[in-house]
Formats: sequence, C-alpha cells, structure tokens
Amino acid sequence: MSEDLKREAGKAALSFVKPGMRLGIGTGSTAEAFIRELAPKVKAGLEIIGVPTSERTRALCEELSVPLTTLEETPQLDLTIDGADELDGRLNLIKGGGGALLREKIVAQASKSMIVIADQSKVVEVLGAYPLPIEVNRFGLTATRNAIDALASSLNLSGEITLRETDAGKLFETDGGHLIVDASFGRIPQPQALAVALNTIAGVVENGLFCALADKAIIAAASGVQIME
Ligand code: ABF
Repeated sequence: MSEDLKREAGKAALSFVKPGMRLGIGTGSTAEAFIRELAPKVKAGLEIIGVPTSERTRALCEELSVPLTTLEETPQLDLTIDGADELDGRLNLIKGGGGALLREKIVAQASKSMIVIADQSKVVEVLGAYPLPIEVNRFGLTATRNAIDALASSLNLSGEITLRETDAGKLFETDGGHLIVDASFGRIPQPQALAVALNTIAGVVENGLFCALADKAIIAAASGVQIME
C-alpha cells in the first residue's frame, strides 16, 4: 500500500477517536501512519491515552509525544485501531505479519471496539493466502510444530509451516520472548474453528486469526476510503 493510502486510512480512523478515549494503538506501517496523524491532534489538545501493542509502537508514540499508559493501569479500552495482513467480508482477520499478534489480540479483546485500517489489496474472499502467523513457546518447538501439522491435516488443511527468521537469519523473537511459525494453508474456510483448535495445543501461545473482534474496517483504495462493517 502506498504511503498516501496508509495516510488516508489513518486520517479516516482519526474521525472515530473522541476526546477522553482510552485507545489501543496497533503495530505495522498502517498503524504507524495513523499514529502520525494522531500525534498533531494530541499536540493541538485532543486528550486521549494510548496502550501500545508493541515495543515498536511504544517507541514511536514516545517519540511523537502521544501519551501512553499500560494495560495493567488501564485494563479497559474504548477503541483499538490496528492494521491487518488479510481480512474477509465478515471482518475475520489474519494478523501477526509484524510479529505483534499476542499483544494485539490482548489489547483488542480489552477494547469495546476495534477498527482495522488497511488497503483494498488485503480484502479477500477466503482468508489464508497470507501465511498464518502462530506464536509458539520455545520449549518443545518440534512437538508443537508436529501438533500443528496433525491438527491441520485433521481439518483438511495443508501447507508448509516455517519457523520465522529475521533478515539476518536469526530466529525471530516476539516482544514476549516467543517464536513464530508461519503456516501457508492457502485457504482457511473456517477461521473461527481453526483459531479455537490451534489454541488447544499447549505450545501455541496465540494464533493470528482474529475472529469477531473487529467492528469496522477502513479500507483505502485509489478511488477513496470505504467503511466495511
Ligand atoms: C499489524 O501490522 C499486524 O497484525 C499485521 O501483521 C501488520 C500489518 O502491517 P502493515 O500495516 O505494515 O501492512 O497490524
């Protein structure tokens, strides 16, 4: 998505931010565009308090003087605004390409409402072209991967499950100190069922399927911004 479209999505999201709101603040380049739209409004007097969904987002908010709290101090939020890797027409999402899915899901679940900001290319009929990120514990990694494989087969899903590495060839580590495997299933016809089943595997910390969490999506395209709900 071009920087312009990200900015448009970020700007449109700003209209849902009301004075006094406790905001969950997402991760990723689209969420960052939103933060860059939010910061001047805050400087101009808009009173909000934010909970960042990653250390990266925390750093940007601090740099731009967006006031922050923690989810411990503020365990109930009014609105979370976050990006996504894929979304379908029922607002099921794949998230976690940026590696922040666990905190993103905790923050989204603690929010009364969630708005997704994305560009049109991320809207799909059936989720799954984007590899599904699954955050896993380091302990028993191979056993956990085998269990994910077996679960996938039992649900007639197949595809490569790869351990995420950084560009420097090191293991990717999440803010929580866990690892991520990316499951290239291709099609996930029943995201809710898969999300529930994955979380029954002890080594799975959380998965990147966000079902029944988003209330709206702000979709930016060259032709303009659309709201899906
Ligand atoms: C976060 O950032 C993630 O859940 C998702 O993986 C990613 C989207 O990034 P971008 O906005 O850069 O495409 O929202």
